[in-house]
Amino acid sequence: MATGSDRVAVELCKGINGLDKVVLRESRGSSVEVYLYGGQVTSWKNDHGEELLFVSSKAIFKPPKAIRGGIPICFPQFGSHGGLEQHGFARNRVWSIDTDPPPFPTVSSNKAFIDLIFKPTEEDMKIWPHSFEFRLRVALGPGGDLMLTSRIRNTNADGKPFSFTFAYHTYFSVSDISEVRVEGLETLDYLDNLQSKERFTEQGDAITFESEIDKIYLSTPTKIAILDHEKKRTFVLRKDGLPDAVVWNPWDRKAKAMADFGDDEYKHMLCVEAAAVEKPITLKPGEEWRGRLELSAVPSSYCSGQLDPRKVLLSS
Ligand code: TA6
Repeated sequence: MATGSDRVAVELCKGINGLDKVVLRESRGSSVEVYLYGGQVTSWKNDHGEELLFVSSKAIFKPPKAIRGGIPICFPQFGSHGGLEQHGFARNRVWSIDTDPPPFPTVSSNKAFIDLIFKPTEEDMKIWPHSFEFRLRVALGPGGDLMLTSRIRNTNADGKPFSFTFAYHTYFSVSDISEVRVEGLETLDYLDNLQSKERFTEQGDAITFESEIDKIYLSTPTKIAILDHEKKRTFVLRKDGLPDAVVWNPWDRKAKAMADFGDDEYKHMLCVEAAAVEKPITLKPGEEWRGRLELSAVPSSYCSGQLDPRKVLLSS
């Protein structure tokens, strides 16, 4: 196996059902896989080769079905917040490699990245009558961090603004959902999708899981920690331009009801999604919005004090 600097940083190849995918590799061993179908990350591995994202064993890699797992992109609509299909249509369209992206806001020496682009077809514009350019950069940092940067530009020629909602619908792989805690969302208001989107306030402690959850936390901090006690691992989620965060686990009953999801798989996944839902983003023609997600997976142990999540959330 190629090691160190002779690992190919970016490779275009065929994935499941012959769908095009891009593999990013970092010299110390971490890797990422992105399918052009949906512009969807479906794998993120650390430098031990351990998979950090959940993809269902029953996931369907065949348009028009969205791939169940990884990081689907919800655009131009999150969930059922609007008249379009659930979570919009970006996740079940084929994206292209962007061979001539505009200069990127931040310069980095990092080689392991790919630029993708999605523009609506005439068919798409029949369901959402707007012209846009959606550029997505997926990058793997030297330490194995995963960065996704979306740049959405309104290219309407008719002078019309448009509004959208958005989410990086990230499926984290966890050892045992009943042993997982989420820090950073305490005392925040949320809309409960299981109670007709009614608004409540979260209690003061870390969030733990013992039943179905489907909540949209509003105006959250830019950093959230997901602690997997059994794996002694903490995912640190940093976000920019995405004020909200969705937390979802279907639990047993909904798991059984989903054809592309295993009955017991709810025990090994948790969605924590950087999102913009409460206040739709509006762009005038020529304007561009940027939404960034950065994921790190760090060794941790809540009781050993190695990594106290409160310190993580307070540090830069
Ligand atoms: O993000 C949470 C959520 O909106 C839930 O309501 C649930 O429906 C989930 O997304 C999965 O949606 P999907 O359309 O992928 O089945």
